[in-house]
Amino acid sequence: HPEYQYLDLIQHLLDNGDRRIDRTGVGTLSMFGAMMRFDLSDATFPVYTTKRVFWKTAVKEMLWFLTGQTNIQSLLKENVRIWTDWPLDKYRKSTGDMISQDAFESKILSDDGFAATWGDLGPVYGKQWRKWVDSTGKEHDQIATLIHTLKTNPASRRMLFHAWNVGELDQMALNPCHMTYQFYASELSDSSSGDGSVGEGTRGKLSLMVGQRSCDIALGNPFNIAQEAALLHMVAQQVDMTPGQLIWVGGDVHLYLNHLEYAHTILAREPRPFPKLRLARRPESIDQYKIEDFEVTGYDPHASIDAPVAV
Ligand code: DHF
Ligand code: TMP
Repeated sequence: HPEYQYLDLIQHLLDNGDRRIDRTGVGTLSMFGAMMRFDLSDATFPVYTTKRVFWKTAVKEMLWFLTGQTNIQSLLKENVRIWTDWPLDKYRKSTGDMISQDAFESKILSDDGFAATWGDLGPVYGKQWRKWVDSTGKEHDQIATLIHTLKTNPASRRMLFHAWNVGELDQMALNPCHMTYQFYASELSDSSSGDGSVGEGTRGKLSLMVGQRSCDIALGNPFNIAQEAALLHMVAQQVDMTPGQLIWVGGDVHLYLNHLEYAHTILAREPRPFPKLRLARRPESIDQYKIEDFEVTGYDPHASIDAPVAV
């Protein structure tokens, strides 16, 4: 079962991880360099089964990236709370006001001025993907360029987008973790370049390799794999290809020291079959997907496992 790639990484971190203090002060067991591959053919959706992964939340985060937005207000409107800790931490440190997470989130939702001041994460993923500003002030929509190239020149070796905008790192709430998204089309049919007007899934097979510099194996990775798979399913649909492989490459892959119990719990479990993903419709463009478009069947995970996030 492909999920053993995940469990084996956790086991490896327990057995051989380098114990060190990290930015958050929590401490980690860490390794450098890891790869996982997931086959997305036959509508496979690699959502881990050895714990319940809140895949809708993960996909909503991906859809939020695609809108180009960077304020947590739009996430909270979708009831996604995974990014609140960072603006909340900044607000508490700047003002000395030890407001609760609930109260902070209510204020972000009800007060646009407050949200503009305190809810923005800076020029993170969405901004860089859709509106990267170059030295002349020109904006670049990396996603639109990617889709265009996939439609017109799918054998290109330059089909990627990147979030590590060096000049803007200091304005980001958190430096990008997942950074490089590179696409590769194989089994290209003769009609693959040109107007792209052939039927669904017939132009070739589309794979995605994601490069992630830093990976929280317990909390971040299950979300990242699910949302990257969702992205590959969406992009493939938009360019009339079938999803191939999702290849995930991690740099500093770590298990936080307050996730040791998580590790032992999950390692005692056996993976079940991955669910299937069907996209309910084919939106006009990559910008128009909604969470309701994701029809997932056959997801039968083990129980969720609570684990604290290191801020
Ligand atoms: N910092 C750290 N230390 N680890 C992260 O994974 C991380 N991820 C970020 C931002 N900063 C981070 C953005 N993504 C959760 C999942 C993903 C995520 C942030 C947080 C999380 O807390 N997941 C829990 C709760 C899920 C939910 O409430 O829906 C989980 O059990 O999966
Ligand atoms: P860092 O910037 O010091 O590397 O801390 C970022 C932490 O967040 C690190 O533990 C990796 C984790 N992370 C993920 O694993 N996946 C994600 O998508 C994000 C945003 C963060």
